Amino acid sequence: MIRDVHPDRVRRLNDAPQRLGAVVYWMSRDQRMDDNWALLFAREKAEKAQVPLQVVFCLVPSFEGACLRQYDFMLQGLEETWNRAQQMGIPLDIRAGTPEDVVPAFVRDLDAGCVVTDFDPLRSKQAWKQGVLQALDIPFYEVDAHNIIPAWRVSDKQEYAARTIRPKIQKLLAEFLEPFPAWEKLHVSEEPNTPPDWGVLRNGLDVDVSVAPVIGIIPGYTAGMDRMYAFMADGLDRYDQSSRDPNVHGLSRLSPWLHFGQIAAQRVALEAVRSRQTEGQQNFLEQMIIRRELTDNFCLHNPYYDSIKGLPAWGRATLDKHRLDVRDYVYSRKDLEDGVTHDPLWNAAQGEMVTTGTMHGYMRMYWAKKILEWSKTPEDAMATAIYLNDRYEFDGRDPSGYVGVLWSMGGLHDRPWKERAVFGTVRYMTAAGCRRKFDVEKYISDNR
Ligand code: FO1
Repeated sequence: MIRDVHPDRVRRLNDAPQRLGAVVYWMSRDQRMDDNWALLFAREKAEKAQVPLQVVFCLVPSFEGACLRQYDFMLQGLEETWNRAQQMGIPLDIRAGTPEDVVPAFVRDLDAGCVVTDFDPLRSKQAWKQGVLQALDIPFYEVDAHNIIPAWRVSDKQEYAARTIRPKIQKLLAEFLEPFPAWEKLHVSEEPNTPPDWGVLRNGLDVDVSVAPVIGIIPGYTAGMDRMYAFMADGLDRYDQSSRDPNVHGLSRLSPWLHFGQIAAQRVALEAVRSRQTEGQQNFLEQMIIRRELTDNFCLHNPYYDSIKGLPAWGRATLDKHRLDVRDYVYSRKDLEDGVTHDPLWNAAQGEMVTTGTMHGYMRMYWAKKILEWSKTPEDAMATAIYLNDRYEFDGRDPSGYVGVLWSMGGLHDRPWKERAVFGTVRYMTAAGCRRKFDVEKYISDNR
């Protein structure tokens, strides 16, 4: 008998009476069968009621500018998840359509007794969830399967910075950074369902195929876990050095698998905590736990998470004050997308993103700050950075991406620095500053 999921990881979204019938887990953000608190909670409900457990994933034809690159990664990951579900005796249906249509129909077909879904602070998921909630007359639960500490438990408001959320998280780690229970088969399970027709599902997509999949980045739970173990064995120790040097490939580079929920951040944190105590390990845990959960906190509590309006007052005020400053260079979105600016370092970062679907964390800051410097207005700059990030990065459309852009352009979670043109008191970065930190020529030649 596995222990119950920590009740604080679960939020009940309505007070409809429980009916006898299958438990449905509507999988969305956390697209894995292992290390998944939402699935474990759904299992708990099914076991207690002695009813079957069924999982459904709603495949939407397009999602906020995602291209073939991101959908291919996601669908290959879902194929592995489907196979894993079969192994576990849990039917997983991949259904084309929007959740507001698919989930209520699925629930009716099964005459289900309750629905569980995973937590996601972004407005598209919130809208889906509201749509499904309106259509259900059975209990509907939301489980935070993405964060170690449930976002609603960490804080009930938007936190100001890492230094304000850190003590709140650290106080709760002992309670929530717990190992995942091993999976135990359910007493009542369904006969395995037939595999989805992946070809039909792919043909139903409405995505820009010009942003192609990236060779060498292997999707799926297994590849994500392999990447994680490889990083723990060789990378974690020098993480602090590599976080300042894009030439040192020591970063975890786990963001594609984390974004699609193909692996669990909690699993990564548990492995990192077990590793040798080093400077790199501490820095990595700061990124993996504190900084990442700060991004969900921001998107949960600030509806303007992808806009200048989401910035702290001092950031908005300083950008306004310098709105009319002369820009030494102004580039169109196309120029930036094509990486044809006067700055070879910036062009190399853009090239890395277009070619590999990822960009080193340090370069992401430089990349976004220069877009602010070379755009007509802060609004143009932010829209361009989010557009390019969502179009080319594997981990676009993610709280960490939005926070990264707002930190870089408007000082979100940061503090005022020495005032200068265009940036005002938003922290400034220069190519010269990069040269002092790492071999810029090497980065440029590697990403030409
Ligand atoms: N979530 C879904 O439930 N269904 C989808 O078809 C879907 C497509 C998709 C494509 C690109 C992408 O970056 C995310 C996508 N998501 C989809 C959302 C994802 O599950 C996360 O919830 C969000 O990215 C927010 O974290």
